[in-house]
Formats: sequence, structure tokens, C-alpha cells
Amino acid sequence: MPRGDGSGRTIGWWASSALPGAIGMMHLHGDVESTFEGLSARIPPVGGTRLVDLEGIDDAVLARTGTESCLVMPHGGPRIRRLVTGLMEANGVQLVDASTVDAQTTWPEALDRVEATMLQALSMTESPRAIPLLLAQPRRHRSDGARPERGSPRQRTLDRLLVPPVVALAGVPNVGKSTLINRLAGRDVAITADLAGTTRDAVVARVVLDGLACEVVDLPGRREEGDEIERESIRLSERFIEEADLLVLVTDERDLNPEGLGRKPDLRVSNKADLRRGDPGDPGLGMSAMLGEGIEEFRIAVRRMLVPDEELDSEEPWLMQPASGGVPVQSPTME
Ligand SMILES: Nc1nc2c(ncn2[C@@H]2O[C@H](COP(=O)(O)OP(=O)(O)OP(=O)(O)O)[C@@H](O)[C@H]2O)c(=O)[nH]1
Ligand SMILES: [Mg+2]
Repeated sequence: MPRGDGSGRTIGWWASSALPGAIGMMHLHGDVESTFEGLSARIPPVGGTRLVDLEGIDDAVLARTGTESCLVMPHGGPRIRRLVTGLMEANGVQLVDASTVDAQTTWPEALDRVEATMLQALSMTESPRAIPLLLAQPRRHRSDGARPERGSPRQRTLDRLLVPPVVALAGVPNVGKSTLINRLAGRDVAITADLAGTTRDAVVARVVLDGLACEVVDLPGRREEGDEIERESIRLSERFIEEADLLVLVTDERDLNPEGLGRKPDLRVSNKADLRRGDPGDPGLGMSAMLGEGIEEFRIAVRRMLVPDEELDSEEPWLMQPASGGVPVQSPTME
């Protein structure tokens, strides 16, 4: 992903479609601290998420995915989108769109447009799995295979190698969601405790899962009783549940129950398998986030669901330009 150059520049792009009613997701890269200094909304620390009022336009979830990156998730209707775009521009964000910028200007050493686009994509990606695929593209585009169709399911799937998909971990309190995100990140990003309701606000971490960079979100477990703060954190969770590219339901039971998530989970995992050892009814599936068992299988399962093997293995060309909302093709460091 492009880095800020300390000059106070931030670039942004919408990663979600402009359909009414949906959640909108804007990615920001660069000097995101300065961007939010001009707004009354305070940006959370790295790993943190916060529900903020965007100057009266809408309440939005801010998720600080890195020192120089942030996700902004307001409601996604066209009017709110337009107002949020204007607000960001007024605060120095340069909104970019792949279709409007010529990659060959940025990469003059490239032999042709495809190679320039490939170099551009290489400079963006944080997914090791993207690299061999990108390097193979110029040859594939030159051979006369079928031309890839912009926005087709295959293109959108491969674009996840350039724009990290959001993987949300949901489930009732105390099942081990925070233990799982810490295990995946290889460090303590979330607090864990043997107490329901430990995680009150969602926590995000950029994690490479089987070669695919993802934004993993640990959501607070839902409890029916709860104060206003808890209800607000539930509203925050609902955004992530709606917008996640992959919704994972974590339980500590053998019977996996969706628990009224509002959306069918894409993947279900049964944690705390260590406690069920010797249980004759236990099918032997599941994981132990605490002991690290079944974690590698989980990483692979997530990557396969987001970018299936057949897409990685296919010889068909890839456009390398996420089409839904535009990608940052002119990094602040490249000028
Ligand atoms: N035995 C066992 N305990 C686990 C495992 N994973 C997590 N735990 C424990 O379960 C308790 C709850 O774990 P958390 O990760 O805080 O649970 P959570 O789902 O994030 O809970 P909330 O934040 O309340 O929603 C902690 O005491 C963990 O150490 C596991 O695989 N096996
Ligand atoms: Mg937790």
C-alpha cells in the first residue's frame, strides 16, 4: 500500500459500491492523523475502532488499520457518500480512482500500459500471493486469451490481493475471539479475559493469512442486557458484520448457532477444542486459539474462501485494477 511521505498528504478511495442503504467503506492512506485534526472526530490509535459523528453528516465507524491507514465506514447511500467525499477533500484528502490516472506516467520505465499497471499493483500489494500472479500478467495479457471483463466476479476476487479484504470475527462473549485475533496477529492486539464482555470496541489488525493480507476485526460479543456504551458497540459491530468480505462465527460449542447475527456467517469455527478432548461426541474438528491448534488450517480456509485456489491457478489475465471504487494509483511517495 502507498505510504505517506510526511508531507501531510492523504489519498482516499471508496472500496464499496454506491448502492443506497449499504455501508460505505472509504480507505485512507497517508498522513491520516493530520486529516482528522481538522475534523471534530478523533482518530483512534492503531488497532482501534470508534463510532464518530462526521460533522453531522452521519455517524461512521473509523478503524485505524495502521499508522498511515484508516477505514471510514459511514452509511453508503449516494448522498452521504457525496457529503463524506466533500468533507474529506476539504480536509486535504485527494480522492483517487484507477480509471482516471495513467499508470504509465508514474512508471515511465514500463514497456507498455499492462506492465505499468502491474508495477503499480506490485507497489501496492501486501499479499505475498499477489507477486507471482502479477509478474505473470504482462505475458498473459499479450497472448490472445479472452480479455478480462472489468468488475467480473473473477476480477473482484483477485482484486482482494491488492485491497485487503475485511474478515470479521463474531460470536457470543467469552468464546475466544480476542484470543484468536492475537494468535493470528502474533502479538497482543486485543485484551482477553475469562469474563463476558471483555472486548467493548472492535479491534482491527492487518494480518497476512496464507499469503493474503487481510484486515481482521475482533468484534465484541453480543449481550442482550447492556448499557448505552454496549449498545453503541453493537451498532459499530453491525457495520463490520454487514461490510465484511468474510464473516467468521466463533463458538466454543459443537453446535454452531448463528446467534442472530443479521447475516449468515461464511465460515464457522469451534474454538476451545482442547476442553473437549476425550469427549466421545466431539467430531475432532475445531481449533484451540489458546494452544495454537487448528490455526494454520483456519488461515488456509479463510484465504481459500476469499481467493480460491482455482483463481490463483487460472491462466486468464487479471486487470490488476480494483474496479468498484477506484484504487490509489498515484502514491504520495511517487511524485
Ligand atoms: N481452554 C481454552 N480457553 C480459551 C481458548 N481460547 C480462549 N480461551 C479463554 O477463554 C476466555 C475468553 O477469551 P477471549 O478471547 O477474551 O474471548 P472473547 O470471545 O474475545 O470474549 P468477549 O470479548 O467477551 O466477546 C479467556 O480466558 C481465554 O484465555 C482455547 O482455545 N481454549
Ligand atoms: Mg474479546
